[in-house]
Amino acid sequence: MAPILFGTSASVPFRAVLMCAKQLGLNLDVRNVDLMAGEHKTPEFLRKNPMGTVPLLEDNGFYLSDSHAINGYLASKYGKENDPLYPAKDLERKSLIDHRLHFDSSLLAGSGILITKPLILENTKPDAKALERLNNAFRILNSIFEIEKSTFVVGNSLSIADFNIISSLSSWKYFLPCWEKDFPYLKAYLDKMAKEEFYKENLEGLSAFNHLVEIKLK
Ligand SMILES: N[C@@H](CCC(=O)N[C@@H](CS)C(=O)NCC(=O)O)C(=O)O
Repeated sequence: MAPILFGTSASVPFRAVLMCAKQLGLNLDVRNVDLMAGEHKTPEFLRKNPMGTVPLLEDNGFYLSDSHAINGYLASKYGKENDPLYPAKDLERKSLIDHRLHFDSSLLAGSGILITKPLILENTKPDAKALERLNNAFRILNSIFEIEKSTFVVGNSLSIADFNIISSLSSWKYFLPCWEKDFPYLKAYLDKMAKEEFYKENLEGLSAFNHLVEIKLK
């Protein structure tokens, strides 16, 4: 039975999981959760995920929330052994991948969600402080690419951290109109990633996200 993924395509972390599954060649049984209708706060959903967030994975009775944790699980369970995507035996590479996942969770997506959750679910527009926090996360990531001269977020091969970083950058750049000029390494990275086959999984949800943000900012 294919693992079930609960979520909605406009969700940034949900799309990170879609891209990861595509790269792994894994079929997911995707079930829509309507956040606007509060379907993630029903007692039934909260029993599966007390955090009340999407994405949520169900795999043979095992439940796991948080896109970063989900992608680690999927790559470990369904990926090839010692694939550079998330290599169990290459401690340094795996630790750097974990670092970028935590960077996304705490700083990049962390700042982005603090903008979009109040905007989309509570109609509260972002303030200067929230935008500065997001800009700072972009700045740090740009300098990582600049210092390391790497093609991907860790070295020169694709890892599960790329999926989170790609969905985050492609979505939250909306709020930073000068990002292409300010962060040229991020622009080059995202342009390159957009040509990859797995990136197609990002497209429909990204346009839903942009549309939703545009409406809410009016
Ligand atoms: N760190 C989590 C963030 C999950 C998250 O906050 N998801 C949002 C949608 S993008 C959500 O479910 N928000 C509903 C809420 O917080 O009420 C992840 O990477 O999965």
